[in-house]
Amino acid sequence: SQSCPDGPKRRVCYYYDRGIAGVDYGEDHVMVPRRVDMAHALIRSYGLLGDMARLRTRPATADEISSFHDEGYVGLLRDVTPEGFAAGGEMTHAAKGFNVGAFAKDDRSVDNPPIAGLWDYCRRYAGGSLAAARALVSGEAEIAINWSGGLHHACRERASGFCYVNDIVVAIHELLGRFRRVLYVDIDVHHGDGVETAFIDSARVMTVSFHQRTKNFFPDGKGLVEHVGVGDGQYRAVNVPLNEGMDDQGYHGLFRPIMAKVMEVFQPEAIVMQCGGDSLSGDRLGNQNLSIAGHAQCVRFMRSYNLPLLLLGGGGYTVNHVAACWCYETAVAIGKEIDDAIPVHCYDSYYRSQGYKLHYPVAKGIKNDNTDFHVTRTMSIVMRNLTHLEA
Ligand code: TV7
Ligand code: CA
Ligand code: ZN
Repeated sequence: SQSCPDGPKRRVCYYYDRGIAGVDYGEDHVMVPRRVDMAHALIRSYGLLGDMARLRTRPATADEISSFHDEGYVGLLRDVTPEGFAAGGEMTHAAKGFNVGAFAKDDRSVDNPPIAGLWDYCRRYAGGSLAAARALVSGEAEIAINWSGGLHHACRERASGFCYVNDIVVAIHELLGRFRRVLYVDIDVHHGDGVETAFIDSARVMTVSFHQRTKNFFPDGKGLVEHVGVGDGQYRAVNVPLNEGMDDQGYHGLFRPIMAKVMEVFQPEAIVMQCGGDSLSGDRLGNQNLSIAGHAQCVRFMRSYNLPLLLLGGGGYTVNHVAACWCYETAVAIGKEIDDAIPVHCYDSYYRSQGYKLHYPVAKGIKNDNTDFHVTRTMSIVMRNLTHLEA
């Protein structure tokens, strides 16, 4: 085992809850909570559990979740069941307003189904992010990880994009009890709209999202480079829209200078990073072309600032890719090199198509629609916005 070239080993706390692995969004839904179990099995098989303290915690309470969410919405999350929904009536009506379930009775393809065990699921993944935040607040951990969290689209009174409870907002509120300024960085392929909106006028939280912005891509109409925050939060929302096909080199050409400038002008005391794996090459929903090494380089870069760091999951719809990615990023957090050859373990057959290697090759012959013109323009607008925060 070897330290990362960019710094010493860190005290890492890790949350894993087996109660989440069995959650089922529906047979053909793209969100598969079992991918977190797959990541965990890999992490265990690489022997990384011995390098981290395990966060043992209770599920978040309704009160904790209500620190951000509307009480009526929390009540619905607690009470809704697939049956109650099917039965129709008042619950169906309420669920519609809160964006849980189908809009048409025969539409089985819904983003936010009223899944069995929904409330328990929300309490568990939010409890994990909250416990992780508390471990950073107490100083017990320098880096805290919850791969089952990172559900960045959930709004105060509304589910959105597979997200019911916004564990990120709840965790950031906890961090604000101790840290003056908190930086949020979102490398999920989708825009981190729920988190951006929650802190849109806050001077103490800066949100940065890198995301695909192409025709009709979710969430439509959000995350324009011109959206910079309002009031006290002006210039504290940063949006970096991307076209399809971004590769490692192009991504880092933007990520590094932008994040270096963000660190310089905002001077956060803690960092929260949403590490959605749908920006990886070959994702079922995203159309980007990052390698696992390229994705993890973002984590390594933020880690190098030596601030309390909360690492969360998020999207990631090609399950073998995202599990391999989060395992590798766990190793990066610890500061340990791990072998490319995937150890024999319970899920190893999922990695057959990638030759049982962690670092699968990126797709060849993918067109990168991010021309120099587009990248240079985006970079200069973002940099100009950030100069407004210079002391
Ligand atoms: C953080 N894209 C979440 C990303 C949320 C994306 C969407 C689907 C989808 C849902 C399914 C499904 C799907 C193949 C893909 C406008 C719509 C179009 C539902 C089909 N297959 C994160 C949310 C996004 C559900 N939603 O950032 C059940 O794709 O584009 C939309 C909205 C209306 C609803 N329909 C899609 O990564 C965790 N949904 C199959 C079955
Ligand atoms: Ca994003
Ligand atoms: Zn996503």
